[in-house]
Amino acid sequence: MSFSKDFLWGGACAANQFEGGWDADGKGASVADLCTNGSHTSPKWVTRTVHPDRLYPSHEAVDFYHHYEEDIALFAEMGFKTFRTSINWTRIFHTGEEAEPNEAGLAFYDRVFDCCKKFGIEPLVTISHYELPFSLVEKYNGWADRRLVGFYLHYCKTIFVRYQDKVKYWLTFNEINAGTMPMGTVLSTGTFQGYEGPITEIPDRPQERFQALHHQFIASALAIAYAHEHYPQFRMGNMNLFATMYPLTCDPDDILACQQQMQMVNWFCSDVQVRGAYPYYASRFFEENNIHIVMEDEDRDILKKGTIDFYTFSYYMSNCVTTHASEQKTAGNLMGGIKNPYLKASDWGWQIDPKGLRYTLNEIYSRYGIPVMVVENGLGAYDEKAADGAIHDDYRIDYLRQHIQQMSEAVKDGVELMGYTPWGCIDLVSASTGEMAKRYGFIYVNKFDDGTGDLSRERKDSFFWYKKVIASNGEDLS
Ligand code: BGP
Repeated sequence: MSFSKDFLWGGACAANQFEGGWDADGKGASVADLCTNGSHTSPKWVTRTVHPDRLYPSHEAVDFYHHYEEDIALFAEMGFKTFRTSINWTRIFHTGEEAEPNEAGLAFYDRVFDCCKKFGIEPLVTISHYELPFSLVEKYNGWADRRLVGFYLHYCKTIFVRYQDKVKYWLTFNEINAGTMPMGTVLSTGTFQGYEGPITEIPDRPQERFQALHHQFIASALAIAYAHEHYPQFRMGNMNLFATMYPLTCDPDDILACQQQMQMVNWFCSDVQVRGAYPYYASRFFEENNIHIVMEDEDRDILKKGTIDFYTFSYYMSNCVTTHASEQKTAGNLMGGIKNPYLKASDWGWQIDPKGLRYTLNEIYSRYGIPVMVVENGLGAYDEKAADGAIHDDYRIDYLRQHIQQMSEAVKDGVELMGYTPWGCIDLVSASTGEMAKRYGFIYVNKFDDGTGDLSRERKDSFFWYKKVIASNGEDLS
């Protein structure tokens, strides 16, 4: 036996990618609601108003807003112990700045969490998952402005008091380290005031991104300290995108380049959030990149007092790093890298590396020694219906099986692993491309890239497989 008896098996989604109901019952527009569809080869756009001739996939998404009972019942059928979802900030505060919350928005999540409880599913809630109120981008240049800390905190206090008896596990920011990468500008930091165009062409301003990230650290730490003080039953976590990197060669220059990237992309944010202070290596990076973080006197103290209880991360792929030119590039989650000759890649070019998950779990646990959870993992793939009308997604089963095997090895290595919530347990809109065709789910949704589809739900082969995995607590992976 490897997984603990209370291991949290489940699945993960994000409000902006699956709820739809983008302007229902008083909801305001978030950044995601101003993002058009795109594809692997043509980037999605962010627009400053909704253009009637364009398609905005978040507006309907897969309409969890009206299907939540059916969907949670399906999760329960698979045996989920936990369901990771997020709250749409603009469902609670229309522009992000109101003093009073939107009661209809709060009531929706009451219904969702009550439904989870009815099935014995423990909610795991991301407070902010790539859906910053768009008004805060236009007015304040997103998280570059310190006033967002206050708006976020007000939002946190509102949902903490409301759901204190329904939610125990909270994650303050999804993939907070997105802010260390240019792609994080639109998804996470919201530092693109006044911009309209392809998301890949937003001017990159590292000074603003890292200042914004500092404000997110402060916001996260204040929310955590507040939660610890008022709701001792809460467990507060971070959420880090883990883009595992290997040196391509044993050339010491490759080793050093890889170490530096690992530090600033993968470790920087969690070093702050676990240890409560900026890591030593950040100073040189800031100096060499001409980044100057403005801090208030109390910031060091705030960071110290708001450290996390458990570490969570997304893991999809790994990449290589090299100082040698001419090597082949490959894609990845929010950032690409150098191709690894030992690995195969998904249809979107993300390199599949199950053993990298075992390696990563060990790296994280040996660094921090606190409980760890894999809150995103999975294979984005094209699903086609077979002649019998079913979806035989053996490629997805293979991917998940191999990753679970490696998690099991990590547990045997001694890593304290709390749970596993594969991404997009029901098909949803892709964060990077805005596509429906990039599917992750155990549950197929009849919804397509052109916005058509009757939204009906169907069980894929992986649905029945995962049910067996959970029932056997990860022992039966056949
Ligand atoms: C992570 C995000 C998710 C999710 C996932 C898959 O970066 O936290 O929101 O979408 O990646 O990425 P994609 O949708 O681009 O395939």
